[in-house]
Amino acid sequence: MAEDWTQMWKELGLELGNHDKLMAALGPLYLEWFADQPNRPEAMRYFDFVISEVHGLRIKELLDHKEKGGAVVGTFCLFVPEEVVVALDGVAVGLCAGADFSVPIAEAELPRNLCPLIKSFYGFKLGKICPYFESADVVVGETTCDGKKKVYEHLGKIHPVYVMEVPNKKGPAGRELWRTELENFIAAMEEITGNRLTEDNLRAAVKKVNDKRRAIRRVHELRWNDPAPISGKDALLIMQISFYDDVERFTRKADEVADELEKRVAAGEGVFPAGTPRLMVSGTPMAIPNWKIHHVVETSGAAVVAEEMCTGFRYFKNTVNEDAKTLDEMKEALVDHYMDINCACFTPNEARLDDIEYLYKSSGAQGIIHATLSFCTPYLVEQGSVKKFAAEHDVPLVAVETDYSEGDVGQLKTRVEALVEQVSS
Ligand code: BJ8
Repeated sequence: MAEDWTQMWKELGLELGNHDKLMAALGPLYLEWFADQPNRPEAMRYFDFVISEVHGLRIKELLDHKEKGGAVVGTFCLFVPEEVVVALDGVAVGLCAGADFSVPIAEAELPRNLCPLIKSFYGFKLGKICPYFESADVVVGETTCDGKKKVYEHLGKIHPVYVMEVPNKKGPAGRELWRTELENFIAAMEEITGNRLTEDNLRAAVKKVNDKRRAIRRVHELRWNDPAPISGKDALLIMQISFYDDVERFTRKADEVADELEKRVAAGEGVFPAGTPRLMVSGTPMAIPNWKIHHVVETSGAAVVAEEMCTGFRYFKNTVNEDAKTLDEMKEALVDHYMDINCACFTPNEARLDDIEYLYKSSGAQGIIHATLSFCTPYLVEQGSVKKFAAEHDVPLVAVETDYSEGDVGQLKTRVEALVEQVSS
């Protein structure tokens, strides 16, 4: 029988009424959308277990870590250098930002015409619904987009917040700024954790996080086979869980999935029949539990085989250089790694189109869904360049703007089905 975590949630100060409502809604949704998929890899059982204990066992682990003097650091963005947190014996957790449930709570304070990812996380804090948020000693924000950077000001009044300044341009001045910001971040994290960054602990942390990125990349590249050995939904779920699970355990479990997928590929087995239309998704991140587009695609006769997004390729595209010798060289390697993220917060951001082209060709995708969260100006504007790229390369594309509600699912399905028909003909 599952453990009762109510006392732990009470001690964290959660608002139990709201929390119960959220869990009551998520449980059946997960069962319907994930557990019922045919031919799931056996190794997905671990990830089902993680979801079943998402607010239970994992939170207990975080609290035990804090009990022993460790720190928990909440994040919302790929730019936060998790290697530094890990090196200082902290735990970095990506906080919940993908549920519609908390959006109306945030709208009591924030404008309605704001990105749902921002409203979702702010609502989780305001409504005291997320045990990860309440466990976090500090939330590390970033100045990536206007919405986030302004909301961190509000957040800072109700939770400890540290904001990193992400440059707008990738030239030498931008790199210099990011180098300084890395030093400031290290100093702040050293103070919070009470530990000092050294060559040894940073080298070990870089290796650990690189191993995680490599394991996810293995899983994702195996999807490039036809038939795809794992669904897009499951691949996305693994990616989402990577942001809050224990790094080493997650890596082992993702490698187990990849081992199983290799065998499937060798045997010509897949979750969908060979020849199923293959689509790639590109755009804003899909924070847990946002599975909407993948579910629409995979219930419309197609498979999602790649994601050009932060919950996908942008996370595992590169690893941090492990050959750096001194602490200073390691810091430079971190700077290089993070400056190579092709996020729409940069201007210009043309290298993102190279990523899209690479991933489209490598994955054997036959069409692209450009998916942007509502009111996300950077990605909505870049959508124009992606459309132009698609037209020039004869790539079928639909561009959608969506939020976390169920209101537009019918409309999305119609558009996705039209794309599936186009790539199938
Ligand atoms: S590195 S994509 S995780 S900033 S919150 S920009 S959806 S309006 S999340 Fe992102 Fe880091 Fe870039 Fe990746 Fe738009 Fe919403 Fe802003 Fe968003």
